[in-house]
Amino acid sequence: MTVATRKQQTSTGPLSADLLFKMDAYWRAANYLSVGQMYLKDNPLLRKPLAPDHIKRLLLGHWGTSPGQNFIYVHLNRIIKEYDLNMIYVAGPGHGGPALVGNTYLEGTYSEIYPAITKDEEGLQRLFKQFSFPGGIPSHVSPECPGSIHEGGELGYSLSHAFGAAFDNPDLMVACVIGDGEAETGPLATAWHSNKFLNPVTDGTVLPILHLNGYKIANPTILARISPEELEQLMLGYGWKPYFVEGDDPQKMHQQMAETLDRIIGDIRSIREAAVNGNSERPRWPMLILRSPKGWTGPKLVDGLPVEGSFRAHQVPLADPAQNPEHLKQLEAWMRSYRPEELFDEKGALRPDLAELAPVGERRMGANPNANGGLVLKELRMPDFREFALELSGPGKEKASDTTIVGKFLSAVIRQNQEQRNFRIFGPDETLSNKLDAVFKETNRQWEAEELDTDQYLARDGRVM
Ligand SMILES: Cc1ncc(C[n+]2csc(CCOP(=O)(O)OP(=O)(O)O)c2C)c(N)n1
Repeated sequence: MTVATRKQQTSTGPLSADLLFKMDAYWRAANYLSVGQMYLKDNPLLRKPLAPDHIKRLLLGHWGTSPGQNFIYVHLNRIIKEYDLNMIYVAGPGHGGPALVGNTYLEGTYSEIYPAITKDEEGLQRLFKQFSFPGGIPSHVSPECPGSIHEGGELGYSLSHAFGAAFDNPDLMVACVIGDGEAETGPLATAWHSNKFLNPVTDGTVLPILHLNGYKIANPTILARISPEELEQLMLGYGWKPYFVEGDDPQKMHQQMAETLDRIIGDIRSIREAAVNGNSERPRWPMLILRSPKGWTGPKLVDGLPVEGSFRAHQVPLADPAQNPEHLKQLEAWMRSYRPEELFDEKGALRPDLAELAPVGERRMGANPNANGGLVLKELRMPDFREFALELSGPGKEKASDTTIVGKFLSAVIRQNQEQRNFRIFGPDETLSNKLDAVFKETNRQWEAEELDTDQYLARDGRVM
């Protein structure tokens, strides 16, 4: 990390030249770890020339989404520190396991939970080898990944899960990365409307980050191939205020991203402040649209075909480095392009001046108690179900409805947990038709959109959705 390299970098934006350099280095470290996890079982710091023996036999993983998610993670780390945010990360493209595993390793959470994965060369070797390997960890953002409340695999639920985490959690901010492929699924396409159910006083914040890297597995995505105006109108129509960050020059992108996130935090703070001061208008929450190349910083051409910025970057860009000497050479050049010797010290630990970019303690997204199973669970207060039992005088003597009784029971559950706000009823508009109407003696349907006099049981703050 020489002063000369630092000075070469342009800096027009909120990041000082020094911070820009360090954030970019942290991003390079995360990208290096993503590639290492996919390919290597040995020689993690490339201290020897790369040889076929260092490569895993069976290659599995998703590179395409990883550099974009690494970029997002390092920038979220900055705003968490800058604004002391209580933030968790939901990875819609949860097939990008290498990004989340790598980032939680860099911030230190991973080694705390899995002490064998130490912060040195040996730990790095284990981190790389265990990924998508027999006896190791899955290639997706699985439950054992620190800070993960959203299993990757079946696309479509990230935004619903993000809202679920934010409800009744007013201090929490949920950053939700949504793949542009994932955005084509039915569940995701309708989840944009969740902003009509979020109360800015009693609920937390969801920050959707639509990752427009242009492709799904082997095809372009729709949202990447409509005009920016059309996309903006679509998001405006869903009630969001979209901000765009677009490009492929890392230096410019870092500045743009930092500037945009600062503005977004400003908007969120204004919305919450206005709501606390009694403004009851439905807010237009900000969201971010990040357009970056799929497989950003990866190989540009493989076997004569374009990879970076194309659908070919989705999974493993170099299919066969253990057998194909040209692929091996390319893999080594790719990994060395991140300059690992500048990122990790003699021992193999992330250099201290980079490590200090991560938030500390429970502010780290991998260590946030809201995203680590059970740490903030509050037991439901339950009524005695026997009190709701129907007295039967004989076979066929009573006429009763089971759901009416369940409704009374649920109404008692709502009453007893009203204060601790840890119980809600979700349903496809069948609360009344399924005879659960007793619940409306205790609560209403939460609804932040327009209300008419003819409506029933709607309120800004209710337990039924
Ligand atoms: C419901 C569902 N449909 C299809 C797939 C298969 N699939 C896995 S990854 C992927 C592409 C995802 O694209 P995107 O969300 O944009 O992620 P990225 O391009 O960043 O990898 C698809 C279609 C899936 N996992 N789940």
